[in-house]
Amino acid sequence: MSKAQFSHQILTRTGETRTRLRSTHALIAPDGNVPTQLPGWSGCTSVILISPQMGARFCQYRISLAEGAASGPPLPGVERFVYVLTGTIALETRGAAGSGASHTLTANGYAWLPPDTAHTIGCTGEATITVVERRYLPVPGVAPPPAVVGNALDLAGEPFLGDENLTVRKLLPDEPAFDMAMNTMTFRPGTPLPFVETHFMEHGLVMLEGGGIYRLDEEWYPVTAGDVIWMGPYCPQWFAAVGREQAAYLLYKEANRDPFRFERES
Ligand code: UGY
Ligand code: MN
Repeated sequence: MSKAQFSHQILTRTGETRTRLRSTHALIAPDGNVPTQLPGWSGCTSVILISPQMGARFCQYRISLAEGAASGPPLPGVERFVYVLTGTIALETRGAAGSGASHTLTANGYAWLPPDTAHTIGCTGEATITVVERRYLPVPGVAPPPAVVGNALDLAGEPFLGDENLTVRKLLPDEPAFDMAMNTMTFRPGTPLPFVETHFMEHGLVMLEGGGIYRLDEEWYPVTAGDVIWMGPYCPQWFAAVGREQAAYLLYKEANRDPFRFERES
C-alpha cells in the first residue's frame, strides 16, 4: 500500500480531517472538498473554498477544467483574479467596440479582470485554476484599471521586509485603483515570517508547494501543498517552512481601501 493510500484509509476509517472552521479563520484541506455547479461554467469541476458564508468578504474557488471547458461570467460589479495551478488555459477578453485580446496562460500564469469585463476561459487539455472574486470597490473619480496578465515565474521578486530567505512577488501593480493585492511568498526551508502579523486586511491563501506550520489565532496547524486558508480581519498569523524543500503560497489581500468602504458595500 502506498503512503497516499494509507493516509486515505486513515482518513476514511477514522473520520479524521485537518479541516478546521473557526470564526477568525479556516483551514480547508483537500480531503473534504465537495464540488458544486457554478452558473455558466461547463465541463468544469468547481469547489467553493472561501465564501461570505464562512464570514469572508470575498470568494475563492478551485476549478478543474476538462478538454473543451468554458467559464461563466462573474456577477455584475465583481472583479476576478485567475491563477493557473496546473495545465494551460486560453483567456479571451472582449473590450468595448469589438476590441479584444487572447492569452495563453500556463502554470503560474495569472490574469486580473476588472468588473464587467466580457471574457471567456477555455481549455484544450486539462487545467486547474484558482479564482478569487470580490465586489470591486471603486475610488470616486478613479476608473477601474485595465486587465493585468502575467506569469509569476517572470517576476524577480524582492526580499520580504529585507529577509533574503523570503521572497515576495507582487502580481498586481501597487496602485490606488487596485483594491486587492495578489502576491506569492516563497520561503527557503526553515524560514519563518518575521513576526506574528495582525491586520485589518483579510487573506485567502493557497499552498503552492512545500509545507510548514501555520499559526492562525490561537492554533498551530501543519499545512502542505493543496491546502487553502482563510484569514479573517485581525486574525493573528505566522508561518514557518518546515522540511528540506522551499515552501510557497499564493496570497490574496485587501488593499488601498478605507475600512468604511467595506461597511457600506456589505
Ligand atoms: O503581507 C502579508 O500580509 C503577508 N506577509 N501575510 C502572510 O503571509 N500571512
Ligand atoms: Mn498577512
